[in-house]
Amino acid sequence: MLAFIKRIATLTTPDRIEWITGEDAQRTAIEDQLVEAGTLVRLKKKKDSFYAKSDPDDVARVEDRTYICSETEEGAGPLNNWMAPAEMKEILNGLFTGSMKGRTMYVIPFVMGHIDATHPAFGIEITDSPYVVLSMMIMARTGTPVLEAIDRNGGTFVECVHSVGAPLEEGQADVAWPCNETKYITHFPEERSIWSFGSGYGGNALLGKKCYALRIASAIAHDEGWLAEHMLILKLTNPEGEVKYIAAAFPSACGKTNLAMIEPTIPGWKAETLGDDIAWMRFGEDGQLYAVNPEFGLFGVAPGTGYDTNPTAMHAIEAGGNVFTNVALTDDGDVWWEGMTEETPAHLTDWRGNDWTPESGAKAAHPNSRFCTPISNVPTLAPEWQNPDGVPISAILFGGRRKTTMPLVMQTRDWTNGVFMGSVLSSETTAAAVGQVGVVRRDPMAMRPFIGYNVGDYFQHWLNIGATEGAQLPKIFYVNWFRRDEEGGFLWPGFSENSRVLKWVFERVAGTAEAVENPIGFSPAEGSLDIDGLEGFTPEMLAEAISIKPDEWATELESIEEWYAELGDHVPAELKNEVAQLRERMGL
Ligand code: GTP
Ligand code: SPV
Ligand code: MN
Repeated sequence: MLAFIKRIATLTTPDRIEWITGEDAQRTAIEDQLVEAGTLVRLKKKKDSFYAKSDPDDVARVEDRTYICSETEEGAGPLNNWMAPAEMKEILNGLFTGSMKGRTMYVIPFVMGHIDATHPAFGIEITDSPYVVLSMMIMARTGTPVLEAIDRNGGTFVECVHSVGAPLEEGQADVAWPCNETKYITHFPEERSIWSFGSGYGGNALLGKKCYALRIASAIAHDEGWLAEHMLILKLTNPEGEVKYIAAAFPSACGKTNLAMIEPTIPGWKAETLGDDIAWMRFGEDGQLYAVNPEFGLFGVAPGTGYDTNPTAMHAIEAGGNVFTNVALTDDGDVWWEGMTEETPAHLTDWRGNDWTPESGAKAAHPNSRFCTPISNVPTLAPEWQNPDGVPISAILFGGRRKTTMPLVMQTRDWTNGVFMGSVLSSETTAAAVGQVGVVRRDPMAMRPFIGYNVGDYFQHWLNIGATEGAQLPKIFYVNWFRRDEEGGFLWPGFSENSRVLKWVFERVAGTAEAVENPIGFSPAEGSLDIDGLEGFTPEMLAEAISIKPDEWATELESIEEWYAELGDHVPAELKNEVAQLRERMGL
């Protein structure tokens, strides 16, 4: 560890090095320093909470600057940017040379998942961003207890190196959000290391999250026979007190945090939260897949989060200890974003720092603005969250943001067919990544930007998981909260009403809900999806929301075939066969 730290310090030449111990005094000192520097504003109206606005060009993940530097290009596959490790290292060596000059280099020992897990997943993030330090303290278990655990466990950890890439010359004044126009988010899956340059934002810079817990972990999981997935985990209890655990994979900004914190609208049903973004699933001795949430905090989409849509998140935020990024500021020292309250404040400071009124026209909060909040704040947190072995998963939901074609809910035919449906998951793009918003793209298992190796091999890995001897597999479902009517309105009220879909899923797994077969899979039989008490929502409206339309599916099938062709020869034959069978069932 010391050799690693020395090597990075020699390369990046910081003014000083600080170990993150996690003590309160250290945290307070970092907060004060960030307030002094103008990076953070201390919020008068939220306990122990801060507001940051980033550089306007550093607001989201940068997928076109993200690389999987596996030994071979084939190893990275058709969906990842690739560069040979040696070539990338040469570039990185150039960029990181002296990149921390005039700054403090922080050393953050962290663990993804439980510190007492059978296989604790340690990392050391080296960063020159105190904002990243503060965020990592919320998002992961960090500090001296982790350092001691690394020592106890033989000293292995994933090397994570991060620099905002903004060295300071002697006497040069700093800016509030240092970053660099040039950005590289790079992963070396064989070496299990991560190098990130130029961005201070979320998934680009908090290296325990997407870089480690998904990209590197998915490569490890492939080698070791488990799954590292972009999934929420929730606990559902029916009125009889029976419990089922559900995991759901939706692409970025497609509803994981909201579903993870759902407040059911059906009497007697209870939902509790285990995770809102990432799930690691391993087989237990009973053959079931057990999921843990490797994170320690939430990095949630702010816009659309309000007392009417996600009251649980609002209560979590009220408990304090938050870092908000790129939301709007109220005149009395609080935060605001579109969708938080019914009434819009008359005056705000927007995410760019400008005066804002409802007449301004532009959004006050950036569409990818975020709240960063300790998960322990979540009032619906399930006690099992403390269990390093995780919870047994009964159902996996795949879903995306589609205006047409995809039904509100359907059950897939079996594991292989479920893997097929996951592999063709599609969604309209969101503001969570830089680029055009609202274009339909395939996002397999909601992992398109996060698979640390060849996507075809990843599909095969899912099939292998299904073929594991003695496996008691979860049932796989497909959902779509975002289907629209001809006027462009949502066909389904969504949010807390999604509990009705969860109830159907629960009862399908329990064997008590009816379904009807169609060429795609199994849809809710009439009366089996509970819309009791859902004001103004008729059985006809439900029928429309769950409908499978042959003409839409004919178009979809063609696009699925194009997608598989695009992915090349690593796509398993078993999945190509699913396409052929679907074509046959559809009579096309
Ligand atoms: P990442 O953190 O980027 O991975 O996103 P996420 O999958 O956790 O998405 P999140 O729950 O934060 O929701 C993203 C956006 O979708 C928010 O603006 C929500 O208000 C909106 N949303 C979530 N659930 C629903 C729903 O059921 N219906 C509708 N119409 N919108 C929803
Ligand atoms: C996502 O984009 O899926 C997120 C936010 O959860 S980030 O941490 O930036 O990846
Ligand atoms: Mn996410």
